[in-house]
Amino acid sequence: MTTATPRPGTPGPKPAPPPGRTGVPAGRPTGVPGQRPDQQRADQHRPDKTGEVRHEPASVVPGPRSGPEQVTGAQSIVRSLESIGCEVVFGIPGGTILPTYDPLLDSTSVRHVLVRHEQGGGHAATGYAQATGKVGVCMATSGPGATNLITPLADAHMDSVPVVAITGQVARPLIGTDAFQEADITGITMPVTKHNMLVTDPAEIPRAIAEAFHLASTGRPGPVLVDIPKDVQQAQTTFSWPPELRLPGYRPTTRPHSKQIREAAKLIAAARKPVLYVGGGVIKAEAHAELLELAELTNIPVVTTLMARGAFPDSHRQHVGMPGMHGTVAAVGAMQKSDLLIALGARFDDRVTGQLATFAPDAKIVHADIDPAEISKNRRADVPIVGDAKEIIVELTDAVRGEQLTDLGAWWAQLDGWRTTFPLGYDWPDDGSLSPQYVIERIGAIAGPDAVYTAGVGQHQMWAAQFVKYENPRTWLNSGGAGTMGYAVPAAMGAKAGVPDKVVWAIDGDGCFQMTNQELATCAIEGIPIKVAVINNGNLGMVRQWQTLFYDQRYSNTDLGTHKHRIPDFKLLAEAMGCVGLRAESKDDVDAVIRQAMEINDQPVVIDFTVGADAQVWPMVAAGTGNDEIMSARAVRPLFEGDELAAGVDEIADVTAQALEESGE
Ligand SMILES: Cc1ncc(C[n+]2csc(CCOP(=O)(O)OP(=O)(O)O)c2C)c(N)n1
Ligand SMILES: [Mg+2]
Repeated sequence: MTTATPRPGTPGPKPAPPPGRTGVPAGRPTGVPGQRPDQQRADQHRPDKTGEVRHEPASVVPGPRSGPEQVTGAQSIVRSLESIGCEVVFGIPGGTILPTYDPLLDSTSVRHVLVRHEQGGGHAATGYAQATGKVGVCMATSGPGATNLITPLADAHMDSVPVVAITGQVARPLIGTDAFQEADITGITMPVTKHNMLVTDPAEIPRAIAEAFHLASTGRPGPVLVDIPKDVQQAQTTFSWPPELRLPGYRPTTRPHSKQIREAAKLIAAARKPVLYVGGGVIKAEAHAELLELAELTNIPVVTTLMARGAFPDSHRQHVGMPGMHGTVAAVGAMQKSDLLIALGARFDDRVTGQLATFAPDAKIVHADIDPAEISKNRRADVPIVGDAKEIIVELTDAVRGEQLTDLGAWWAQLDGWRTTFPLGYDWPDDGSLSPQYVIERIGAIAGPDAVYTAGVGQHQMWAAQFVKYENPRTWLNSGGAGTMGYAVPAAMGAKAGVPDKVVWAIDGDGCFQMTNQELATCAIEGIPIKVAVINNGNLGMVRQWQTLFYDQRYSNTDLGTHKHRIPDFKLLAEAMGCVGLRAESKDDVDAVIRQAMEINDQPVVIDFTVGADAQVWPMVAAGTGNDEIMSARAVRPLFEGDELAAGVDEIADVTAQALEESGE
């Protein structure tokens, strides 16, 4: 096995893989490509005290002992997937991966789902991983098959989702000759994977697959690509399990430093306006129960980011909502006016902080993350804590128990004031059309908190984050970091394959749906009965909202024609793909059609909810502006000092235009 690209600057007998976060744009002057400089220091290969390079013992690899046995490389791939417990692979065959598809046909434990597009396969693997907590697997042939995986890999990378992609590559002698369907997929995906590898020796296949699963699922999770040339799949080799992992430079820190925990506990005890800023890392670390204990012990308000919806129950009185560009006034206000942000598995994303310079100006920062590269990346941490979110929360809870906690009555009074004055809400459209927010609210109410919800990207995604009430982790799956239109349907397919007993709803936009709806054919044929709500506002609604607010209502290329021409007719399209197609156009239809969909469990269902085109997502912190300028509705700026409720939309447009120019957005 070789790593795809030499990784200069890494000592040791073989190049160490890049653990933790990769994906930083090229141009780093020295060191390991794809790693931030601080991360290289943190993760570099270190010999132990005896000078020996330590390898992970085979015992860390899951699966029953078997072999040695003579097999082909292709059989070795399938045996490795079986041994490691892979249940399902989402893929499409082609020339260079054909040898592997042959033994896959005989596997009794690995199900293959034949997708219609590799992008669908990649998002399905992501949806499966997010819903189950296990590693999602997708497979593709070389060249265009592999390049079709780039978007879902980049997506999984941004959202730290454990995915393994297995791609066929042209035969070893052809590599570098511009052979038919050759693409340097390890080169291309280097910035968007946690690690990737080109396997050049068939004997290395079990180790490559085991390392890929290990890297994908430990430390900060992420996608790993394993590229295997056709002749390596065809060669004779020996298979035995478990293999030894050779990852000498890869030792993610999971146990937090006790001194940092003590420092954090002191700050927590003394803070008067603390906020638990909860990110997706808490869900990945399965730390929701521990979070609840810490929150209740300390009485600190909790905000859950777009990636963390469900990590803390929406119904809990300490939950003040989602922060960020379309967060609640209470959540944004809480962070902005806080004196201590306790960030747990969150990364100070620009959609949360708004303009960094004016973000939470009075707050000290405790920043806990598994990836040292995240700490102080955007906002300097006063107390950095590297480790697994669950271990950190458990230790913090213990440490805080010994402290005298400050009373938070005044803080809660301020937060409750915002909650009461500026609750989430929406107006019905003036033109008598159906309210998209109402539709989404009703889906959430009828399907309930045990269902799994996925979303595309746009207005419907934000409304699904706002108006569905999440009570449990792994019930809200979306493309947070990359914002990938087309995520909803294939992710729902992957989720349903992973948790077949749960109801899975894809809440999609009419634009997003047109990017990946072909996977409905996969769902219909493979018996994966998802439910899809197309929030059909006739437009690329989120883009249109920006055109309304910031481009003088000049609607350049955002009308999709799905209202004007009913092209495509989503009901007919659904039926053509073997699904039940339904439609709702008025308030009275909504509950009935959702209940009808809930009754159908042997076929996928698609509902065309024809909704008003002019509904907007509020609250909003316009891109490039500061969180103090949050508008709870079009002309209302609750946090604007000395100017409460007064600022008009023209003024906001000016502020925004100026900020956009400064930020380059
Ligand atoms: C692949 C991709 N292309 C373009 C965009 C930019 N974009 C963000 S939201 C959006 C509109 C989405 O339209 P629709 O699916 O109808 O959702 P709506 O906002 O109307 O609810 C677009 C084009 C994107 N996020 N992803
Ligand atoms: Mg739309």
